[in-house]
Amino acid sequence: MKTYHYLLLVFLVIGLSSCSTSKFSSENVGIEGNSGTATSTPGMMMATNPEAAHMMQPIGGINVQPASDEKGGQLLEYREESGIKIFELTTRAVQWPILDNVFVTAWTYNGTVPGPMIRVTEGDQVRVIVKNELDEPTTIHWHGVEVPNAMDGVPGMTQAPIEPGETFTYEFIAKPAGTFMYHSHYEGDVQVSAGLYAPFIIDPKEPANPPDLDITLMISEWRVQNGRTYAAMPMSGMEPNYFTLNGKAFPFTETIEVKKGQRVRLRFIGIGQFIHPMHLHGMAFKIVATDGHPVPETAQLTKDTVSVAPGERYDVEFEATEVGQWMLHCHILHHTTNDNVEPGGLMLIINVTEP
Ligand SMILES: [Cu+2]
Repeated sequence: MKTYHYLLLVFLVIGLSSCSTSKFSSENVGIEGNSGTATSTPGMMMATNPEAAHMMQPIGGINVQPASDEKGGQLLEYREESGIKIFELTTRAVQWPILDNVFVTAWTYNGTVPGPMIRVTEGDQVRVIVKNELDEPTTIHWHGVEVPNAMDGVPGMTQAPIEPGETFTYEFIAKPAGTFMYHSHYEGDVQVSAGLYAPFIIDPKEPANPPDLDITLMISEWRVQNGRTYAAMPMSGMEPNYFTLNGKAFPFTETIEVKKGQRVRLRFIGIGQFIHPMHLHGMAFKIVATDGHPVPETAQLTKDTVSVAPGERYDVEFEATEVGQWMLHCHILHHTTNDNVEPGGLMLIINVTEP
């Protein structure tokens, strides 16, 4: 009986010690007793995982040129052949100004952040020819658009990655109507944060009640350290220190000029990796569409703050009833700073003037 207990104890000790060395020591830095190390964090784990090390590298590229355009999200021209609307996109790295004196190295569609807006009408046949001029493979996902599975842009699942120098053609019918976007689906944690995103708007065939002003705002984040750009993400050591609306941080964000009495639609698109409760001063708005889909009038909430999570879209509308300079800003107030200095980041002015 005594021998049996002794053997059991020996097995237990061997079992526990091998468990702690093979499983815990490599993954949970600092968990083992008296080493004095701080609690483990994702960032600390990353350093021990060579496969994930690329996430921590600065966004780079060969021969990165200054951006030739200052403004992102501008309407993309198309040509029409046999009733098909044909758009052309090229992915490339540029130096992109998020402020007058702060540049990021961005991976872009056609050289801007956001990339150019594709705007079509419900039912249009759309062809998008994508040339990859990055040093990395990429794909495009049409976020929220009801595309055939083979056009969904998931690498290794619905298509092979578009290798550097290669071209790939996407083709689908634009449906349903609403606010959508397109973005990279290849190593999205890096490529989307680096700027590979753009608005995709599908107008209804017969717009029911078009607003006087129709503004699309893509919300994202950046990490800039010692002049280098990193993919911002919710991971220790990788948190953002700049925040942008359509690729610009306040006071470089575009002022929205409105005449008193006009009805304004704001299409918020969350393409960053953080939640942003967007708040409008002075006037309430109605949420008229969520993720591109219209909200029935009886179900429309009247609010002055709407939280936009990653991947979400909210179309809100308000009437400019009061003259003045009204702020629109994120209410996580660290997000209204530039490198920790206020004011900055996710703010813009809605300037309402007499007609
Ligand atoms: Cu925010």
